[in-house]
Amino acid sequence: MERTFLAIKPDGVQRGLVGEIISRFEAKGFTLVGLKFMQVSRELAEQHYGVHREKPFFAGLVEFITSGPVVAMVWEGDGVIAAARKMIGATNPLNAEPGTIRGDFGVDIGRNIIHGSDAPETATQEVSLWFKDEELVSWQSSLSSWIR
Ligand code: RTP
Ligand code: MG
Repeated sequence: MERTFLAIKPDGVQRGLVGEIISRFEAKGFTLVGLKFMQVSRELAEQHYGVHREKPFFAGLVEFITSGPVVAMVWEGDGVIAAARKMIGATNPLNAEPGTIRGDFGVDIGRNIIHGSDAPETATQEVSLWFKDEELVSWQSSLSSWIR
């Protein structure tokens, strides 16, 4: 089953959006398989955003992501990688559609509330960068087969 890595960034935590954001993915029908509240080290931040190392915003991005606790999550479901990116919205919250997380809650490209893996390869890399195998729990809801 497909998995993606999502992280509620320090601004999302500080603004009290953790419950709202988790609710959206639960209500959509995806399954939470990993969750931790953590302070990100500089080393982890630099690895996670390594693809942006040469960009002018890299130092500020690492500074921001290490500035306070984040909620690191792994979500599972058919098509979850692309669907989560849609639910998150465009990188610049001012361009993100209303109804998306960034569109509904953000105004600043450097404070855009949540991260989501952008493709199957990055999802696999990011899940294993942030979580040990034993921190992930496979389970199935016994309530209903209408969503999964
Ligand atoms: P993320 O990786 O955090 O989910 O965001 P994303 O895929 O939508 O955007 P990406 O291109 O991967 O950029 C990573 C983060 O860098 C910051 N950024 N700032 N000032 C700028 O022009 C600029 N461009 C990107 C954003 O905070 C973005 O989330
Ligand atoms: Mg990205």
